[in-house]
Amino acid sequence: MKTPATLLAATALATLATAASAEKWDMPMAYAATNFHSEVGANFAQCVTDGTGGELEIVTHPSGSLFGGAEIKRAVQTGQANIGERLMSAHQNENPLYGVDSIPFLVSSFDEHEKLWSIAQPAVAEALAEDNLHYLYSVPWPPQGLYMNKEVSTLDDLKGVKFRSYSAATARMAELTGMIPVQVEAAELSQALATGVAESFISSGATGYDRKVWEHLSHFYEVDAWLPRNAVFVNMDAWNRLDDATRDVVTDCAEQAAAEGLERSKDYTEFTLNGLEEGGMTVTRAGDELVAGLKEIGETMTEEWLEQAGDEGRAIVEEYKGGM
Ligand code: PCA
Repeated sequence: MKTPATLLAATALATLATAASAEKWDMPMAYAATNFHSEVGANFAQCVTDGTGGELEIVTHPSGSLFGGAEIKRAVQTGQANIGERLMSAHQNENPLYGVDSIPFLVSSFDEHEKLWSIAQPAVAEALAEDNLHYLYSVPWPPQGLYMNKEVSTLDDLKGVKFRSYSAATARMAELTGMIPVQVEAAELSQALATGVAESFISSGATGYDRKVWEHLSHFYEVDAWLPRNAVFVNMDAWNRLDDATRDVVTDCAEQAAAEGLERSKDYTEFTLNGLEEGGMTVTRAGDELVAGLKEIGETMTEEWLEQAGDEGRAIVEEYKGGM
Protein backbone atom coordinates (compact mmCIF):
# COMPACT_ATOMS: atom_id res chain seq x y z
CA MET A 1 0.00 0.00 0.00
CA LYS A 2 1.18 3.51 -0.73
CA THR A 3 1.75 5.84 2.14
CA PRO A 4 0.00 9.23 1.97
CA ALA A 5 3.39 10.81 1.25
CA THR A 6 4.08 8.76 -1.88
CA LEU A 7 0.50 9.29 -2.98
CA LEU A 8 1.01 13.01 -2.72
CA ALA A 9 4.23 12.78 -4.67
CA ALA A 10 2.52 10.72 -7.38
CA THR A 11 -0.28 13.29 -7.68
CA ALA A 12 2.22 16.12 -7.90
CA LEU A 13 4.10 14.29 -10.65
CA ALA A 14 0.89 13.66 -12.62
CA THR A 15 -0.02 17.34 -12.34
CA LEU A 16 3.41 18.32 -13.56
CA ALA A 17 3.15 15.94 -16.52
CA THR A 18 -0.20 17.45 -17.54
CA ALA A 19 1.13 20.96 -17.16
CA ALA A 20 4.14 20.10 -19.32
CA SER A 21 2.09 18.73 -22.24
CA ALA A 22 -0.84 21.19 -22.06
CA GLU A 23 -0.61 24.17 -24.42
CA LYS A 24 -2.23 27.59 -24.30
CA TRP A 25 -2.73 29.39 -27.60
CA ASP A 26 -3.58 33.08 -27.72
CA MET A 27 -5.87 33.93 -30.63
CA PRO A 28 -5.76 37.56 -31.82
CA MET A 29 -8.92 38.82 -33.55
CA ALA A 30 -9.46 42.30 -35.00
CA TYR A 31 -13.16 42.96 -34.48
CA ALA A 32 -15.36 44.02 -31.55
CA ALA A 33 -15.99 41.38 -28.85
CA THR A 34 -19.76 41.66 -29.47
CA ASN A 35 -19.41 41.06 -33.23
CA PHE A 36 -20.57 37.61 -34.38
CA HIS A 37 -17.12 36.70 -35.75
CA SER A 38 -15.63 37.26 -32.30
CA GLU A 39 -18.44 35.38 -30.54
CA VAL A 40 -18.12 32.44 -32.92
CA GLY A 41 -14.34 32.50 -32.34
CA ALA A 42 -14.89 32.43 -28.58
CA ASN A 43 -17.24 29.43 -28.94
CA PHE A 44 -14.66 27.73 -31.16
CA ALA A 45 -11.95 28.33 -28.56
CA GLN A 46 -14.17 26.88 -25.81
CA CYS A 47 -15.02 23.88 -28.00
CA VAL A 48 -11.30 23.09 -28.43
CA THR A 49 -10.48 23.66 -24.77
CA ASP A 50 -13.37 21.40 -23.66
CA GLY A 51 -12.83 18.81 -26.40
CA THR A 52 -9.18 18.32 -25.50
CA GLY A 53 -9.87 18.31 -21.76
CA GLY A 54 -7.72 21.43 -21.44
CA GLU A 55 -4.71 19.86 -23.21
CA LEU A 56 -5.02 22.64 -25.78
CA GLU A 57 -6.51 25.83 -24.38
CA ILE A 58 -7.35 28.61 -26.84
CA VAL A 59 -7.93 32.13 -25.51
CA THR A 60 -9.38 34.78 -27.86
CA HIS A 61 -8.31 38.44 -27.81
CA PRO A 62 -10.89 40.48 -29.80
CA SER A 63 -10.83 44.18 -30.83
CA GLY A 64 -7.22 44.05 -31.96
CA SER A 65 -6.16 44.01 -28.30
CA LEU A 66 -3.25 41.56 -28.76
CA PHE A 67 -2.32 42.42 -32.38
CA GLY A 68 -4.04 45.01 -34.56
CA GLY A 69 -5.83 43.64 -37.64
CA ALA A 70 -3.00 44.59 -39.97
CA GLU A 71 -0.46 42.61 -37.88
CA ILE A 72 -2.39 39.41 -37.22
CA LYS A 73 -1.46 37.40 -40.31
CA ARG A 74 2.24 38.10 -39.96
CA ALA A 75 2.13 37.41 -36.22
CA VAL A 76 0.71 33.93 -36.84
CA GLN A 77 3.02 33.23 -39.79
CA THR A 78 6.05 33.97 -37.65
CA GLY A 79 4.75 32.14 -34.56
CA GLN A 80 4.35 35.25 -32.38
CA ALA A 81 0.80 33.91 -32.01
CA ASN A 82 -0.14 30.29 -32.76
CA ILE A 83 -3.61 31.04 -34.15
CA GLY A 84 -5.52 34.11 -35.32
CA GLU A 85 -8.41 35.50 -37.34
CA ARG A 86 -8.01 37.96 -40.18
CA LEU A 87 -9.98 39.54 -43.02
CA MET A 88 -8.55 37.67 -46.03
CA SER A 89 -9.02 40.41 -48.63
CA ALA A 90 -6.82 42.78 -46.63
CA HIS A 91 -3.95 40.65 -47.96
CA GLN A 92 -4.89 40.69 -51.63
CA ASN A 93 -1.68 42.57 -52.44
CA GLU A 94 0.30 39.51 -51.21
CA ASN A 95 -1.72 37.05 -53.26
CA PRO A 96 -4.69 37.90 -55.52
CA LEU A 97 -6.43 34.72 -54.35
CA TYR A 98 -6.92 36.32 -50.94
CA GLY A 99 -9.22 38.78 -52.72
CA VAL A 100 -11.35 36.21 -54.53
CA ASP A 101 -14.21 37.21 -52.22
CA SER A 102 -13.95 40.87 -53.26
CA ILE A 103 -14.53 40.74 -57.00
CA PRO A 104 -17.25 43.39 -57.36
CA PHE A 105 -20.75 42.15 -58.11
CA LEU A 106 -19.66 38.58 -58.84
CA VAL A 107 -21.81 37.41 -55.94
CA SER A 108 -24.38 39.42 -54.04
CA SER A 109 -26.12 36.94 -51.72
CA PHE A 110 -24.99 34.48 -49.04
CA ASP A 111 -25.96 31.50 -51.22
CA GLU A 112 -24.01 32.72 -54.23
CA HIS A 113 -21.09 33.56 -52.02
CA GLU A 114 -20.99 30.11 -50.39
CA LYS A 115 -20.96 28.56 -53.84
CA LEU A 116 -18.01 30.68 -54.93
CA TRP A 117 -16.23 29.91 -51.68
CA SER A 118 -16.69 26.14 -51.99
CA ILE A 119 -14.85 26.38 -55.32
CA ALA A 120 -12.17 28.82 -54.15
CA GLN A 121 -11.43 27.46 -50.67
CA PRO A 122 -8.87 24.74 -51.60
CA ALA A 123 -6.81 27.27 -53.58
CA VAL A 124 -6.94 29.82 -50.75
CA ALA A 125 -6.00 27.13 -48.19
CA GLU A 126 -3.03 26.22 -50.40
CA ALA A 127 -1.97 29.87 -50.66
CA LEU A 128 -2.12 30.10 -46.86
CA ALA A 129 -0.03 26.91 -46.54
CA GLU A 130 2.63 28.59 -48.68
CA ASP A 131 2.57 31.38 -46.10
CA ASN A 132 3.20 28.84 -43.30
CA LEU A 133 -0.46 28.85 -42.21
CA HIS A 134 -2.92 26.00 -41.78
CA TYR A 135 -6.45 27.09 -42.79
CA LEU A 136 -9.11 26.17 -40.23
CA TYR A 137 -12.39 27.90 -41.06
CA SER A 138 -13.83 31.12 -42.40
CA VAL A 139 -17.03 33.10 -42.07
CA PRO A 140 -18.50 35.68 -44.48
CA TRP A 141 -19.42 39.24 -43.57
CA PRO A 142 -22.88 40.40 -44.69
CA PRO A 143 -23.16 42.09 -48.13
CA GLN A 144 -21.22 45.34 -48.51
CA GLY A 145 -22.90 48.73 -48.89
CA LEU A 146 -21.90 52.37 -48.96
CA TYR A 147 -21.85 54.61 -45.88
CA MET A 148 -22.05 58.36 -46.55
CA ASN A 149 -22.49 61.64 -44.71
CA LYS A 150 -24.89 62.97 -47.37
CA GLU A 151 -27.40 61.80 -49.94
CA VAL A 152 -25.74 60.44 -53.10
CA SER A 153 -27.29 59.36 -56.35
CA THR A 154 -24.46 59.34 -58.91
CA LEU A 155 -20.73 58.65 -59.02
CA ASP A 156 -20.16 62.39 -59.35
CA ASP A 157 -21.50 62.84 -55.82
CA LEU A 158 -18.62 60.68 -54.55
CA LYS A 159 -15.77 62.70 -56.04
CA GLY A 160 -13.31 64.09 -53.51
CA VAL A 161 -14.95 62.34 -50.56
CA LYS A 162 -12.52 60.96 -47.95
CA PHE A 163 -13.05 57.22 -47.90
CA ARG A 164 -11.98 54.59 -45.35
CA SER A 165 -10.70 51.44 -47.08
CA TYR A 166 -10.03 48.00 -45.55
CA SER A 167 -8.55 46.17 -48.56
CA ALA A 168 -6.95 46.63 -51.96
CA ALA A 169 -10.38 46.28 -53.57
CA THR A 170 -12.02 48.96 -51.45
CA ALA A 171 -9.09 51.32 -52.05
CA ARG A 172 -9.20 50.67 -55.80
CA MET A 173 -12.94 51.28 -55.93
CA ALA A 174 -12.37 54.59 -54.19
CA GLU A 175 -9.61 55.59 -56.62
CA LEU A 176 -11.71 54.74 -59.65
CA THR A 177 -14.61 56.83 -58.35
CA GLY A 178 -12.39 59.81 -57.52
CA MET A 179 -12.63 59.39 -53.75
CA ILE A 180 -9.61 59.70 -51.46
CA PRO A 181 -8.88 56.35 -49.78
CA VAL A 182 -7.25 55.90 -46.38
CA GLN A 183 -6.71 52.42 -44.87
CA VAL A 184 -8.26 52.19 -41.39
CA GLU A 185 -8.95 49.11 -39.25
CA ALA A 186 -12.53 48.74 -38.00
CA ALA A 187 -11.26 49.12 -34.42
CA GLU A 188 -10.20 52.70 -35.30
CA LEU A 189 -13.14 53.52 -37.53
CA SER A 190 -15.13 55.63 -35.05
CA GLN A 191 -12.09 57.75 -34.37
CA ALA A 192 -11.38 58.20 -38.09
CA LEU A 193 -14.95 59.39 -38.65
CA ALA A 194 -14.97 61.61 -35.55
CA THR A 195 -11.77 63.38 -36.60
CA GLY A 196 -12.75 63.71 -40.26
CA VAL A 197 -9.91 61.46 -41.50
CA ALA A 198 -12.70 59.54 -43.25
CA GLU A 199 -16.24 60.59 -44.15
CA SER A 200 -17.46 57.49 -45.93
CA PHE A 201 -16.70 53.78 -46.34
CA ILE A 202 -17.89 50.49 -47.78
CA SER A 203 -18.73 47.73 -45.33
CA SER A 204 -21.56 45.62 -43.97
CA GLY A 205 -24.38 46.86 -41.79
CA ALA A 206 -22.57 44.85 -39.12
CA THR A 207 -19.48 47.02 -38.91
CA GLY A 208 -21.47 50.28 -39.02
CA TYR A 209 -23.62 48.95 -36.20
CA ASP A 210 -20.65 47.69 -34.14
CA ARG A 211 -18.99 51.10 -34.44
CA LYS A 212 -22.21 53.16 -33.92
CA VAL A 213 -21.48 55.16 -37.05
CA TRP A 214 -24.85 56.97 -36.87
CA GLU A 215 -23.00 59.32 -34.54
CA HIS A 216 -21.11 60.59 -37.61
CA LEU A 217 -22.84 59.50 -40.84
CA SER A 218 -26.34 59.82 -42.23
CA HIS A 219 -26.85 57.27 -45.05
CA PHE A 220 -26.33 53.58 -45.69
CA TYR A 221 -26.89 52.50 -49.31
CA GLU A 222 -27.35 48.79 -49.86
CA VAL A 223 -25.19 47.88 -52.84
CA ASP A 224 -24.38 44.18 -52.21
CA ALA A 225 -21.02 44.69 -53.88
CA TRP A 226 -19.44 41.52 -52.38
CA LEU A 227 -19.21 39.50 -49.17
CA PRO A 228 -15.66 39.35 -47.80
CA ARG A 229 -14.53 36.64 -45.36
CA ASN A 230 -12.62 36.41 -42.13
CA ALA A 231 -10.43 33.31 -41.93
CA VAL A 232 -9.01 31.55 -38.88
CA PHE A 233 -5.60 29.96 -39.36
CA VAL A 234 -2.88 28.29 -37.31
CA ASN A 235 0.89 28.63 -37.53
CA MET A 236 1.93 25.59 -39.57
CA ASP A 237 4.68 24.51 -37.15
CA ALA A 238 2.27 24.73 -34.21
CA TRP A 239 -0.24 22.68 -36.21
CA ASN A 240 2.35 20.05 -37.07
CA ARG A 241 3.28 19.72 -33.40
CA LEU A 242 -0.25 18.64 -32.40
CA ASP A 243 -1.08 14.94 -32.13
CA ASP A 244 -3.77 13.45 -34.35
CA ALA A 245 -6.46 13.32 -31.65
CA THR A 246 -6.01 17.03 -30.86
CA ARG A 247 -6.05 17.96 -34.54
CA ASP A 248 -9.32 16.06 -34.98
CA VAL A 249 -10.92 18.02 -32.14
CA VAL A 250 -9.72 21.33 -33.63
CA THR A 251 -10.97 20.37 -37.09
CA ASP A 252 -14.40 19.34 -35.77
CA CYS A 253 -14.73 22.55 -33.75
CA ALA A 254 -13.70 24.53 -36.86
CA GLU A 255 -16.42 22.88 -38.92
CA GLN A 256 -19.00 23.75 -36.29
CA ALA A 257 -17.71 27.33 -36.16
CA ALA A 258 -18.03 27.75 -39.94
CA ALA A 259 -21.65 26.58 -39.86
CA GLU A 260 -22.51 28.68 -36.81
CA GLY A 261 -20.76 31.72 -38.29
CA LEU A 262 -22.69 31.56 -41.55
CA GLU A 263 -26.02 31.48 -39.73
CA ARG A 264 -24.98 34.25 -37.35
CA SER A 265 -23.85 36.42 -40.27
CA LYS A 266 -27.22 36.01 -41.99
CA ASP A 267 -29.10 36.85 -38.78
CA TYR A 268 -26.88 39.83 -38.06
CA THR A 269 -27.60 41.34 -41.50
CA GLU A 270 -31.19 42.42 -40.86
CA PHE A 271 -30.62 43.03 -37.18
CA THR A 272 -27.84 45.53 -37.85
CA LEU A 273 -29.60 47.29 -40.75
CA ASN A 274 -32.52 47.86 -38.36
CA GLY A 275 -30.01 49.03 -35.77
CA LEU A 276 -28.60 51.65 -38.16
CA GLU A 277 -32.12 52.93 -38.78
CA GLU A 278 -32.88 53.05 -35.07
CA GLY A 279 -29.67 55.03 -34.68
CA GLY A 280 -31.17 57.62 -37.06
CA MET A 281 -29.61 56.70 -40.40
CA THR A 282 -31.42 56.49 -43.72
CA VAL A 283 -31.05 52.88 -44.89
CA THR A 284 -32.06 52.32 -48.48
CA ARG A 285 -31.05 50.55 -51.68
CA ALA A 286 -28.66 52.56 -53.84
CA GLY A 287 -30.39 54.21 -56.82
CA ASP A 288 -30.08 52.76 -60.33
CA GLU A 289 -27.70 55.43 -61.58
CA LEU A 290 -25.28 54.98 -58.69
CA VAL A 291 -25.41 51.18 -59.00
CA ALA A 292 -24.80 51.38 -62.76
CA GLY A 293 -21.75 53.58 -62.15
CA LEU A 294 -20.37 51.27 -59.49
CA LYS A 295 -20.94 48.24 -61.72
CA GLU A 296 -18.94 49.83 -64.49
CA ILE A 297 -16.07 50.33 -62.07
CA GLY A 298 -16.63 46.77 -60.92
CA GLU A 299 -16.03 45.52 -64.45
CA THR A 300 -12.66 47.26 -64.59
CA MET A 301 -11.74 45.78 -61.23
CA THR A 302 -12.83 42.30 -62.29
CA GLU A 303 -10.58 42.50 -65.35
CA GLU A 304 -7.70 43.68 -63.19
CA TRP A 305 -8.21 40.84 -60.71
CA LEU A 306 -8.40 38.20 -63.43
CA GLU A 307 -5.18 39.49 -64.89
CA GLN A 308 -3.39 39.40 -61.53
CA ALA A 309 -4.77 36.02 -60.45
CA GLY A 310 -3.83 34.32 -63.74
CA ASP A 311 -5.06 30.89 -64.81
CA GLU A 312 -5.89 29.69 -61.31
CA GLY A 313 -8.08 32.72 -60.59
CA ARG A 314 -9.78 32.60 -63.97
CA ALA A 315 -10.55 28.90 -63.50
CA ILE A 316 -12.28 29.60 -60.18
CA VAL A 317 -14.46 32.35 -61.64
CA GLU A 318 -15.29 30.30 -64.72
CA GLU A 319 -16.22 27.25 -62.67
CA TYR A 320 -18.44 29.47 -60.49
CA LYS A 321 -20.16 31.06 -63.49
CA GLY A 322 -20.48 27.74 -65.31
CA GLY A 323 -22.33 26.21 -62.40
CA MET A 324 -24.78 29.11 -61.97
N1 PCA B 1 -16.59 44.62 -42.01
C1 PCA B 1 -15.15 44.62 -42.02
C2 PCA B 1 -14.77 44.01 -43.33
C3 PCA B 1 -16.01 43.76 -44.05
C4 PCA B 1 -17.09 44.14 -43.13
O1 PCA B 1 -18.29 44.01 -43.36
C5 PCA B 1 -14.59 46.01 -41.93
O2 PCA B 1 -15.27 46.98 -42.30
O3 PCA B 1 -13.43 46.13 -41.53
